[in-house]
Amino acid sequence: MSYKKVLSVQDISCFGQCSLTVALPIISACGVETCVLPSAVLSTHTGGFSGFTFTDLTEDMPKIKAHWEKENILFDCIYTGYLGSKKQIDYVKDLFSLLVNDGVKVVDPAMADNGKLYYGFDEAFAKEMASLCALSDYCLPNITEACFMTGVPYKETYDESYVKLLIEKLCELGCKNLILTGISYREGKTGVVVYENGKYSYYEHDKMSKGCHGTGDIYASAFVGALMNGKSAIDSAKISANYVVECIKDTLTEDNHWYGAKFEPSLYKLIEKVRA
Ligand code: PXL
Repeated sequence: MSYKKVLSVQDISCFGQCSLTVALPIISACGVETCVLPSAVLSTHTGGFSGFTFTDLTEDMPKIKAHWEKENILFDCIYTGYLGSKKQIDYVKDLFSLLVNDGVKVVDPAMADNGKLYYGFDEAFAKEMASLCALSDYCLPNITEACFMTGVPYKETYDESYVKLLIEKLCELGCKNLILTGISYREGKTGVVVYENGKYSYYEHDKMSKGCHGTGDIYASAFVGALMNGKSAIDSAKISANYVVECIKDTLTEDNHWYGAKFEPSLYKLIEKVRA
């Protein structure tokens, strides 16, 4: 496998096991060079903490890009997660010119969960995010994000036709390949839908009794790590789903680890699968 170089663009939440503090170790551990462009620095993530600091780095983004351009730095993959504003989304669109010819764009529209947008986001932002997803090769929304981007009303319980409607609407927006996470058709089970080259497939696994903050970031990072190791999208989606289940199991053994998922103890299992 050739050595790959990924750029991840999202915030640094200094504490809280999400965004870049998850992407950098996971993708690196998969044997892939991982470069970062932090869009902001926060003392913690915004999910459950109050009084967090927020230093916006939006205006650094084009300067960093300009320097990399001068240095002829190119990437095999650009993976974006949590972004804070329309302007950041526009800058990310510009960054895609730093991809090699067959470079891969992976967009996780990390902005909502459980039927609600994260703190600070509104519907206009969701539409902007949809325009970034339209440029992606792989877009990884959960149901809530898919609903906000398409305008389809959010449902807690649904069947395959609802998910297929979301896929159809996301494709109408311009999305190509989709990995829909947290798709649960029956009690006690959840899974991922992979829609690639017009083909729908579903990988189902056990649903944990509780979810954890940041698992979307862990999932997307593992997906990028697997994909960059030459795994197919379906295999990458399955490997990442199994890894997230392990992370949640490791986290649920402790009552007060509420702010994130323990992704480190099972990292070796991910690497075994990704490098196999
Ligand atoms: O996990 C997504 C995420 C990333 N970054 C920040 C967040 C969140 C989710 O709440 O607040 C700053």
